[in-house]
Amino acid sequence: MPRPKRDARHKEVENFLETTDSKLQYKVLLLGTGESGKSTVLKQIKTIYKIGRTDEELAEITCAMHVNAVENMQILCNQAEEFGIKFSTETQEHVDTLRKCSINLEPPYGGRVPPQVASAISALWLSQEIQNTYERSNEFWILDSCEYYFKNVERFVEEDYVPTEEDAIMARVRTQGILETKIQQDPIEWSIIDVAGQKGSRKKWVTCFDNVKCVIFLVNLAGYNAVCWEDPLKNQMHDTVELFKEIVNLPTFHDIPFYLFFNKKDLFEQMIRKFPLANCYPQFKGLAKFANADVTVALEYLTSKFQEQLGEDLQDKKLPTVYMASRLKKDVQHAWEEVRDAVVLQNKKEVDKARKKQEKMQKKKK
Ligand SMILES: Nc1nc2c(ncn2[C@@H]2O[C@H](COP(=O)(O)OP(=O)(O)OP(=O)(O)O)[C@@H](O)[C@H]2O)c(=O)[nH]1
Ligand SMILES: [Mg+2]
Repeated sequence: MPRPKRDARHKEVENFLETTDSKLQYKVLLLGTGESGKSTVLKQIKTIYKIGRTDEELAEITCAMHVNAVENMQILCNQAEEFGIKFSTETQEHVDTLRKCSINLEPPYGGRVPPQVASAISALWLSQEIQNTYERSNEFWILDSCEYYFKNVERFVEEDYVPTEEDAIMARVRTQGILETKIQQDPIEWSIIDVAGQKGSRKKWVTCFDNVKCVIFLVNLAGYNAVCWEDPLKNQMHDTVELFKEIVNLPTFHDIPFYLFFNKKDLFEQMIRKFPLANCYPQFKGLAKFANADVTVALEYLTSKFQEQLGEDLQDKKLPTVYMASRLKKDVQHAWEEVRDAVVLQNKKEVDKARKKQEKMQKKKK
């Protein structure tokens, strides 16, 4: 290919520099413990920006639905036995059917759940023995969305099953490693980083701590009444507060804005009426047990627990807070727009400059 003349080359370089200059790359970190809802928030953001799902992703969701239903019901059956709960003959038959199911519950996940196993899971969910076990789900680890999988499992195993939008949001796939999603919104290219939240994976987070525009820290509100997957003796909320303390006080994040997303508000509102927050924080004496105000008071108390973790040199740091259920698109849209607009405002000069450059370039092209 002939080399372009000097003038043309000069123009090429100029155009390249202008284009690079007019594009801003803003990195947003989604941090939080496992199951706090980081990937769910990201799934919703992708939907908001109309980023569709590939066939491969749909197949992964189908597989997750099968694994989630079988694995969680097996946990309940085993736990029932551990609690010394006796199964009726009918329930025992369903337990046996479930235990014969041979799909892969560890990666690489695989296999389909036969319809008779799905029926057994549905029947087990309705049985008194399993309901009594589930009542005590704060004593052992189980996914807090398990009810969704049990109630829908017979639909998941239909021949022509295609995951609905809600299924896609509710599917639980543990994140492995660090994943980046890019969203173009001129003049900014948002790079949203989703990490694996489990204890063993947190050491790797540091590799994505450079050039961060803001951190969104997810808290699973339902975690006050649950134990950790990695350590069934540890309360999830206690683990989250400790993690937050560690992260927010890192010198690298000293001047980086933090947003607290208190997630799974739907579960929290149901739970708090049955299980007092004092189980997790004995100092908390929530009044008006069944009144709406109780939810608000409990949320305020939890928020203060996070605020208290700011070190001496961070006493002026603001912690904008959102209470949300990321299973609802509108909640994520509202929360994301709040973060996005705040970041744009904090970087107004740079954004305006890039915007003007882009407009100039577009005029030139015309
Ligand atoms: N009920 C309810 N379930 C939710 C909500 N947000 C997330 N979930 C469910 O919680 C589970 C865990 O969510 P994930 O988004 O996978 O959690 P994560 O923080 O990415 O977890 P790791 O990848 O292990 O770090 C999934 O089954 C979600 O469907 C919510 O607002 N309400
Ligand atoms: Mg995840």
